[in-house]
Amino acid sequence: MRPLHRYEAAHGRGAVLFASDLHLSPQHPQGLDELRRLVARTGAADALYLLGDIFEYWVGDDDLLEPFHEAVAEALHDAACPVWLMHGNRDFLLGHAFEAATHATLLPDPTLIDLYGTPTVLLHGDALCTDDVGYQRFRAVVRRGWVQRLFLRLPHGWRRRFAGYTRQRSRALQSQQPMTRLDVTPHAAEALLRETGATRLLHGHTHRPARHSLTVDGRDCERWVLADWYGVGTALRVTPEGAETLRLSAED
Ligand SMILES: [Mn+2]
Repeated sequence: MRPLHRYEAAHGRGAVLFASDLHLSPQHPQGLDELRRLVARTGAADALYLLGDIFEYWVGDDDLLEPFHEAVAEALHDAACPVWLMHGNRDFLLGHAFEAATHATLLPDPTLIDLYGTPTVLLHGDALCTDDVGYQRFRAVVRRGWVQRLFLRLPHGWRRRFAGYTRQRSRALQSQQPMTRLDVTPHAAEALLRETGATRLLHGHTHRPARHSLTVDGRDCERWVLADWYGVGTALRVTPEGAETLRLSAED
């Protein structure tokens, strides 16, 4: 795999921002303020990557008509650097109209970038939770183009109710499962590192922020997991020297 984007220490503004699992919704309006604080930092960044589950639900780009969603799109539109998006398991129906409204660009999952010399694979993370067989089966169905086209023909209200129903159901199913089955499986993480030749994975989804070390075919690798925004909004700021977590709440 070839890196899609390349960031070098000698060029640009010297920082790249990452966040995921913002789970923005009108019920959680402080998330929008946190997003605006993140966007305010883009003047000193070369790029902002949002790695999926930007929204709590997204049932089609007609969700842009909702005033809160429109405000989110406007906030992203104000960014002073390129904004790259990835689909999550809640907002995989984000489409071209959302890209046009935000001037952000959707990326394939996974995407390889060169981050100051470290080949880094970006992904939402759900594809690595391979022990959750029921979810993977659901994912394979809902990611099909024809299934999505059919779904998008339904009235907006129906799609919203369906999203609420699937969310309730997955919460009920999750509570019956051991937590380990809902996490990334080491085998899937190693396979992706091997396949792409990268030495770092960077993803969200599991809501278990961490930096894991692993060895793949004798290569020292790492897996960085971003935090969700259910408590306080955060982002990871990566520079040629290292990485730091930015807190985006009003008090910080
Ligand atoms: Mn997710």
